Amino acid sequence: MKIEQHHIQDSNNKNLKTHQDNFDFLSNNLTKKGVNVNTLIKKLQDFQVAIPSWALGAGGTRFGRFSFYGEPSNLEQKIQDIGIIHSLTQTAGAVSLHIPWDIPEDYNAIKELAGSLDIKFDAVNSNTFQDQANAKESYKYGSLSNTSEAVRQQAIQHNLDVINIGNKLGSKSLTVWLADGSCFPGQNNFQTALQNTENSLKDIYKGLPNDWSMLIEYKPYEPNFYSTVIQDWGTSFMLANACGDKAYSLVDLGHHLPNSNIEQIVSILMSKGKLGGFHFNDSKYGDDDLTVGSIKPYALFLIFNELVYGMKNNPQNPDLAWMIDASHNVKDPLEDLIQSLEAIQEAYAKALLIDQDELKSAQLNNDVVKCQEILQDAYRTDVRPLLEKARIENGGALSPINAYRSLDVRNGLIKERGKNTVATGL
Ligand code: PSV
Ligand code: MN
Ligand code: MN
Repeated sequence: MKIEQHHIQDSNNKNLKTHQDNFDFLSNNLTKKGVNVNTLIKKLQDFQVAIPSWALGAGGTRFGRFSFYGEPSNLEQKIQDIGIIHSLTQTAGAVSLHIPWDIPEDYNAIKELAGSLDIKFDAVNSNTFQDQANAKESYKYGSLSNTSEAVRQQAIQHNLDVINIGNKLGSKSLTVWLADGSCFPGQNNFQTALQNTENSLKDIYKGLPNDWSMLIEYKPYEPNFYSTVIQDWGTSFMLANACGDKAYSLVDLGHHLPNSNIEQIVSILMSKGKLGGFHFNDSKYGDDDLTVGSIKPYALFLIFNELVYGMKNNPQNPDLAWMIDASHNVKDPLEDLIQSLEAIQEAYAKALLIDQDELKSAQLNNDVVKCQEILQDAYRTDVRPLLEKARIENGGALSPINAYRSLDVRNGLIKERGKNTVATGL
């Protein structure tokens, strides 16, 4: 199923007048405040977020999985689904593959399909948290940190294979997320586990092409519930430094203990030139799979404030690999991703509204009240007409969710692929 331009236009036409009125009102107000609205719209249009190949089917928990049917069952179909989201939102111009779930059979055909839908191949993700069919060694007690050299070698080789696959597709980064850790006190020697991990990462790093980066993700717990080897940004930062200039930390919003100050982590990593990637999601307790912005939109805005500041003031930090990392049980996965993309763009747009010079001078004057006013004035602005304008100028939908529903996309997919579908993934 492919969404044609005229379908989107037809659905936009019904609400164009309301959009234009709202946009004019906002645009006039912002212009009066000295905001360059066109520059802002261009920034929103340039901001593209990768969709992970594993988020296109209903996720599920270990208790169960409830399908929405019509889910993609191979890589081609996953890319087609991202094409649908991208044509509506104009924000999902990349895919992040998980290997071995998504090894292409025909590289040229996959590249051609992605190219035709304006989708790039972003970071490739390795998987050493599951045993693969016919693998000689098991990751039951860890991968890159394992006490067995044979297991470590297998995990290193897998990461090198993933780089190789990504290279054929045009990816430029490898994301390493490890489940390694322990479930009980005494199970692991912390120092040995970390040292093994560092040595293994260095071996992978040696195989990294010059124009690639290695993104090291951290997570405090799950699936291990007593200790995780790469548990926090400090550990990831330390490992990235030990590997070299092309290794960076990756922040996943859901990978922090409750109430962690993620915006501060982002800021410090960027000032050190070591923030390489970013995974979006939201969480209420300790999960990492809820729709972006559904629980803590103000925290997301504060994080974006630091990202925007860093992107402007930290040339030592590279361009970031952005990705949504969420998938769950009770929403149509494509609608869920559309909502996440909208929340990301909204937080980004609001952060771009912050007058950084004014904020700096309020900070220098220790005018605490003014500092808060500046942030909250930006946060309270309804920026949705800007998002709409950014999208429709590029051929996207005024309201991607409404268009998705009025075009009856899910039923179209079910007609095409049937009801008996299970997407590979988490
Ligand atoms: C597991 O927590 C996880 O969600 C990590 O965030 C990774 O980025 C993702 O799986 C894919 O491996
Ligand atoms: Mn992640
Ligand atoms: Mn996660």
